[in-house]
Order: sequence, then C-alpha cells, then structure tokens
Amino acid sequence: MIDTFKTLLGDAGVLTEPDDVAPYATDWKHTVRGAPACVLRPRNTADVAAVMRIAHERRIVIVPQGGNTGLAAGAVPDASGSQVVLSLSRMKAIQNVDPVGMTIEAEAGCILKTAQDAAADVGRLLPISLAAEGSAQIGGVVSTNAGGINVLRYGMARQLVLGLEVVQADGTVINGLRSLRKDNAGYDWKQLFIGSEGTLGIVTAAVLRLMPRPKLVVTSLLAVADPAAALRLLKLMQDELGETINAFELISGLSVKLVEEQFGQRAPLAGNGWFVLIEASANLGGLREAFENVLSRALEQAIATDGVIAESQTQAAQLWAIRERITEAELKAGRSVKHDVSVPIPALPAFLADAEASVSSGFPGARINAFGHAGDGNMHFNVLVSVDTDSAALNRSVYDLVAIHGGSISAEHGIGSYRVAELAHYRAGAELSIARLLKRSLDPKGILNSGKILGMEK
Ligand code: 2HG
Ligand code: ZN
Repeated sequence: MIDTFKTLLGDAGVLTEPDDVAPYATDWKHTVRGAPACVLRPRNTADVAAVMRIAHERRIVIVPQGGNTGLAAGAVPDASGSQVVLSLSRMKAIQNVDPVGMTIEAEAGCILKTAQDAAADVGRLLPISLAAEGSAQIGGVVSTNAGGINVLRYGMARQLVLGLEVVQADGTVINGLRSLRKDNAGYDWKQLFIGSEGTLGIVTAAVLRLMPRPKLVVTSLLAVADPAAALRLLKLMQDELGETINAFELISGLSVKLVEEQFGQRAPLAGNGWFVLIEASANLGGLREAFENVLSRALEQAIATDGVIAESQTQAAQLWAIRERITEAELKAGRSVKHDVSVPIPALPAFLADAEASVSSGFPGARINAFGHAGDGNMHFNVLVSVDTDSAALNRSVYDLVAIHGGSISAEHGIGSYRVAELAHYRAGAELSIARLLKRSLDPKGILNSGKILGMEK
C-alpha cells in the first residue's frame, strides 16, 4: 500500500517515519492517540481523487486532517494501525479574492488567518474568527461547520459557504466552486459535506462569502453579577446597537482567574461574578458614542457593575487575549472535561445554574470553567477535575440537563470521536436513521473517517 501511494504522491507525499507521523496521530488536547499506517500529503485535487480511488478499491480508511485544531478528536486515526491520515496542508492556494462579488476561493489547506488577511488586503472581511485561526484550515472550518466569536452577527461557516469542491469516497470529484448568491438549481448538495466532519466526502476547496470591512470597531469588557444580568445586557445592546454587535462573550470569574494564574494577565476591571466581552463594528460614524450611551445606561440600571471600552487596537487585543487564552489556561491547569453545549438563549441562566448545582453535588472538588458565545446560546461548560473523575458520569450529569433545557450536546465543535456514544444516546430515532442512510449512500464501504460521528457501522 505504501509503495502504491509513493508512486502516486512521490516520497515527500507519504510520511511513515514515527517522528514525522506523530503530530498527525494525536488531537490538540492529546486525549486520543492513534496509530496511522501512514500520512498522505496530496498536492492537488487530482491527487486526492487518485488516493480515494485506491482507498475505495482496497477498503482503506482515510482520515482527512486540516490544521488539527479540533476539540472533538475528529481528525485523528484510531489505534488499529490500518487507518491512513490524509493531510490537506499542502493544498493551500488562494485561487481568487473578489472585492466586488465579495467572495474568496481557497483550497482546503489554506490557513484561516491567511484567508482573512487576503480578504483584508482588498478591503473585505472574512468574518469567521476563532482562537485557533492561526492554524485552522479552510477545509476543516467548512467540514466541521466551525463557529467562533462572530456567529451572532454572521452565522456559522455554513452560512458563508457559496461553493464547494468535494472528493467522494470512490474518487469522484464534484466541482461546485460557484460564487453565486442565488442558486436554486436542484438540491443544495454541498450542505451535506459542511459539518459532516469528513465522513461523507473530502472538502478540497471552497468559495466563501466576504463582508464589507468595518472601519469602526468598539471592544468592551463589562462585569455583570450573573448570566441573567448578561442576557438583560444582550437585550439592551441589541435594542440600541442592532446588528452592529459581532460578539457577545460570557466569561465566568474562574475563567478570568485561570488566565491570570497561568499567563499573569489580569482583567482591567474588578468583578466578583461574570464578565461579558462585547465587540461591535460599523462603517458609519457614531458607533462609539452610541456604545458609550448604552454602557452608561447598563451601569445606571445596574445591569452591569463595571465596564471598560478599549481606547486603542492594542487595548482591544489585550481584552480579546483574556478570552482567547482561556482554552490554553485550562489545558495548563490540569485535567478537564469539555462540554460544548447550546441551549435556547433565554434558557442559559437556568441551565448554567442547574448544571453547576448538579456538578458540585455529584463531583465534589470539581471546578467549572464556563465561558462562551452566550449571544448565540453556546457555552463551553468545561469542568476541571481530578484524574480519577468518571468522565462518562460527569458528561451524563451535564448532558441530561442540556436535554431538559432543549439544547444540543455539541454546539460548534462537532461529534468527532469524543461524543459518539453521547450522540447515540441523546439523538435517538429518526434523526440517526437519516444520518445512517446518508452515510451508507455516500460511503457504502465505510472508508471515510470511519468511527467518527456515528461510530463504526455494524
Ligand atoms: C473557544 O470558544 C473555543 O474558545 C474553545 O471554542 C473552547 O476550550 C474550549 O472548550
Ligand atoms: Zn467556542
């Protein structure tokens, strides 16, 4: 098998040495350690198609991998030694950036930050933004339907994909790299490949929507007593500032403390409850004044207890650094069990209170590192635990409450291999049946990222 792939991709296109393969074998959190037979590094779509033809003929499981920044272990192989990682990293060209049509076309391996910069160079905004944007790749962003901090205003990756090129399980290439805003000519098949984590096909390139680049940006950190106050603040902000709000991030006191402990970076305001990081942007003047007015009202009405507005881009970056360092601070702090959940926005305070009560009583000593994109109902309800904590029991205690509050066990990180059992438990019935029907039709031999999302097909 290795020789066949070497003939196809050349020596540089096939990694087999343990040191070379190691980074592709484990996820960002190093929770899962797989054993790939080898790592393939195609140069273009034709290479990917040729790899899939061979894999299809010989029933080789292919695990597509982008920047490997995911938090659900969806891009790493299992430990069998037979799965092959397909890294898209060498396919990183930006094919086109169009400031009039407001689109960008890029290959799957293009780093998200590189694509953002290319859009900025022509005065446009690629609004997908996440802490891992310096390593995450477009193919991974699309195939996991990534979220991030701007979902409130611009939606998830799905809302920004106009066109897609996909290689199917048998090597067939579907070229749908259209940049049309309106295209109702038949089924919108590309939606199947967005968010299906490489289990239905391999995304090799995408056309994404761009937005006008806002000239005015206001970034502000506020202290609030609790999540209910945060939602009152959200309502007030939306009433007064409308769609200018890009991000509305709710951060627990413990999250801020972890960043301080691990990185020595302090929040520039006092607070003994929760914090909210808000970013608003616009092209027309008056945004700063409007924001200051609404902040004063929030303080007067005791919705917020304190607040600062960044005076410069550097200060804004410092405020964002507090938010973006939470994940690394958590990793440094020891073992944690992550829950990337969403509930209907009004249910957030009750869910957080119930989940905190349930975890505190069931798992004494556990500390809750809750933070997230409250403006779209998505919280990262992560729990710092000791080495002997039963994570399955902990998951159950959180996810049961997610279900009671009408939420989802994965808001933006996907199912990957972490949450396969939970998906089967919390999404029973017709929803799983249609998922299996799609999987069997598009990947009848079960060679695309097998074991992820639906588990191993029996
Ligand atoms: C974020 O919002 C990411 O920063 C990571 O989705 C969340 O570490 C996490 O659980
Ligand atoms: Zn997030």
